[in-house]
Amino acid sequence: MPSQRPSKTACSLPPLGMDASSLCMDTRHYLLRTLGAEESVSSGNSVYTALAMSLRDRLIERWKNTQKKVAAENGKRTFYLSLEFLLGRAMGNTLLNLGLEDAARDMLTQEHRKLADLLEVEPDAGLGNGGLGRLAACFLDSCASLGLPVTGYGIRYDYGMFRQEIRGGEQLEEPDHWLKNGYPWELKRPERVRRVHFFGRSDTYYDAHGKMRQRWVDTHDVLAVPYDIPIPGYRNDVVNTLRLWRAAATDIFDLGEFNAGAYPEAVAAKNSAEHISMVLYPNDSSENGKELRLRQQYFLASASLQDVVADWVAVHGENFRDFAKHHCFQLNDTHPSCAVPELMRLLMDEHDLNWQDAWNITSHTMAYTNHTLLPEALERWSVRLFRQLLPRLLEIILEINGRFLQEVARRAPGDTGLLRRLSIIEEGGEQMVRMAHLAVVGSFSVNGVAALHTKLLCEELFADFHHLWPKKFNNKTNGVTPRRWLQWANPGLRDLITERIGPDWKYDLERLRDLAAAADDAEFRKRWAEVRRVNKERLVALVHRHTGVTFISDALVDVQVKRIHEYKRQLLNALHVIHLYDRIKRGEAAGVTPRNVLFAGKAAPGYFMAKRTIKFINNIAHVINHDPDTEGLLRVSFLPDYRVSLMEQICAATDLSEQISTAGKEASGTGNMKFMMNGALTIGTLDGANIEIRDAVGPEHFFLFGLNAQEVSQLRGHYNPQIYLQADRDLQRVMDLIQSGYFNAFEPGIFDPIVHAVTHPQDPWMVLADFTSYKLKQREAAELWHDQTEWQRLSILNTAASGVFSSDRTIAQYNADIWHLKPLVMTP
Ligand code: GL9
Repeated sequence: MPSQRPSKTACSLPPLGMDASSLCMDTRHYLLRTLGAEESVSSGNSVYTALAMSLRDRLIERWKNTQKKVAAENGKRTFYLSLEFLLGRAMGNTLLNLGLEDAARDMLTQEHRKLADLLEVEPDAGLGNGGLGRLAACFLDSCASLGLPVTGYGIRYDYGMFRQEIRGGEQLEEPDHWLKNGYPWELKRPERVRRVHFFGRSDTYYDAHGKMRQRWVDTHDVLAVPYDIPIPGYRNDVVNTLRLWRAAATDIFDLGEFNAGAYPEAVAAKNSAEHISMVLYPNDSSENGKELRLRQQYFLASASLQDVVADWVAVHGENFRDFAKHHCFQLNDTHPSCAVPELMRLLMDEHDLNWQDAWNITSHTMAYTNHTLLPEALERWSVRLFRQLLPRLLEIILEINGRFLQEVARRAPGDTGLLRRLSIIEEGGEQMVRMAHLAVVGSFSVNGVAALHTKLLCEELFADFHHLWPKKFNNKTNGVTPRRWLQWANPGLRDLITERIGPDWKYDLERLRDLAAAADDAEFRKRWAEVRRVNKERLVALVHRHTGVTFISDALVDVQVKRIHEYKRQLLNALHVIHLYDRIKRGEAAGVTPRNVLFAGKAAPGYFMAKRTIKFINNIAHVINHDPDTEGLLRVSFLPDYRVSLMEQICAATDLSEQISTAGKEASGTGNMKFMMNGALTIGTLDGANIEIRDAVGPEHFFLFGLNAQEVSQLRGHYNPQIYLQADRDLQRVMDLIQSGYFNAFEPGIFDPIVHAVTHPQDPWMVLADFTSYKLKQREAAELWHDQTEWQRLSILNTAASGVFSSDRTIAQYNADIWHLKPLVMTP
């Protein structure tokens, strides 16, 4: 019997309700009928999943409409290529952006559940190390909120950033199996799988027209399977896409390669393909040179570009004339810079373009963002490894370099030093591919992430390139999304602000300026202080729960949370804490302002000094917190497993934000912006975006100390820490206390490396040089704390001046100067 199709109208779906009762119906449906949970005993986990599914339905509705709109407009699009997207949790953000927070809360209240408890069920999606990965996540939120057609491309790591445990004061790393309960925010797209080549060789052949061409043959292929995550804009019905690739073995397995009887080995070989997307490399600001990492980088670049090119061909056939007008690829650091030679390869080898046409397209679609000046972070891959793993790509890179150096030689005849400095290939020892040079040569735009950083890029790291192509270089000072980092993290402050200045700031953060007048209103200051006090109580409880340390109520909350790295100078902060303790012990308690000092952050597993710094802080905390003399005066805590969801609680409760890197080393910083937005005052050096924060709030409202970048670089070579030690009795006492073994009575010698690091003339971070000015500035901050009227006034002024640090401003600038996309306007 022929099957009968139901008529179209009989099956059309009504739009989904955006009220508590529709949400409730759907959530019950998923809970009882899809997950098969028992109503009376359903766990928080299944309720969370059921609610996530109901929200996802509402996202998908808007997602489809957005995709239709993008296709109909046929305009330019940007693709943000990044090895890291540090998303954190999705549920709160979804509720906020869709405007469903109250509906969800009402629905759960009826079920005798608390939204806050449900939110805690969700593991953080920790697919990034720190600032660089979190910036990518903030950017996606801003792109969607501004209605810009931007797609993120990344890797779906099975294991994200490791979980940090602290045992005996030391960091232990545990794998982060964030997918173990499934991830309801993603959709697998098996129909869009791509094939990525590795190994093999480049082969010359003649095509049907007798033209000599290259092709990559005898390859070992890996499949790239896409998983899409919806990225909702803020109350604008736009939903963009983050597409993450998972590696899978091709076919079932290649039995031919194995001996008869080696069936299990053949099956096991499938693993090596899948290893590519197994784990995020936990390195902060340092390269590691591992082959698997290069595989990840090429895997991302190739799968993503193939995806975009296939979509183009589906609509325009083999005509690539307007491709560059329709596409921009923003490279998040050099990590995805294989995209430059890979686009050349796809256009030439697979779509028959000649070199010049392919180069015109490539060099007009790629844009590169640099995120660090630290030499140890600049990626270099050996030519030998490239030749073995990606032979056809190396060939293209060498050709790009040859043509580039010819152009340089034409412009500056005879300057062999310049050629050597600019070359994509580093000569001397083993030949290396300099990925930053590849990215600069292949891109039409190169940007830094804060004003000072961009200036140093132009004057130092890329001085020769800047001389050659001054117009390529531009600054885009970082920002953070005010949805997650103010509205969501700090609902108390959100509502207070709205009550005072109305809701427009939620769409244009610069409107926070209107708050400045309220800084002089005593009643408003009282309410401001009250919101912050409640936030602090929540943080105090969190610290107690996770560390057992009882913070002093109503004391100054002094916070340094970020990756542990020598250049960020957690040690400088630790020395100051010891100094405060020393003052208490010397009977100066009366002059010491009660203070809670919070540290958190992960150390790269192979970074000895960073790990020893964690141990140092924990030992100091132990001694101080157990000394009765410090009661009510000083508490120190190292909070384990720092991550996005913890920062949401920390930033809303911080009084003093520590941004104390050696000047010239922190490209921008973004934690500094989150703290400022939530009303913290900053103590910091003239580094990265601190400079712009100080300009925005006014120098008189910022605790500035230390050498500036120029002074740091002038001091290099004749730095003598002994001078600073001899000039400051307090510093001598701090160092004497450490050297006496006061903080390691049962662990002799363990802090010798720390003493050595800061007293050595080669200390690149010049910790002791800044100690005295840091100590004095801390004293100023402590004194100001006693004047709560003034402190709260400055707190309000900080928030009021923070509008410029919205990532909406950053993205609007990327769009105006680099992307030139037309915003989508969704009509209901
Ligand atoms: C970083 C810089 O160090 C930060 O100063 C900057 O704010 C961010 C975002 O631009 O990028 N570069 C970098 O490699 N990391 C950064 O945070 N490291 C990590 O993300 C761990």
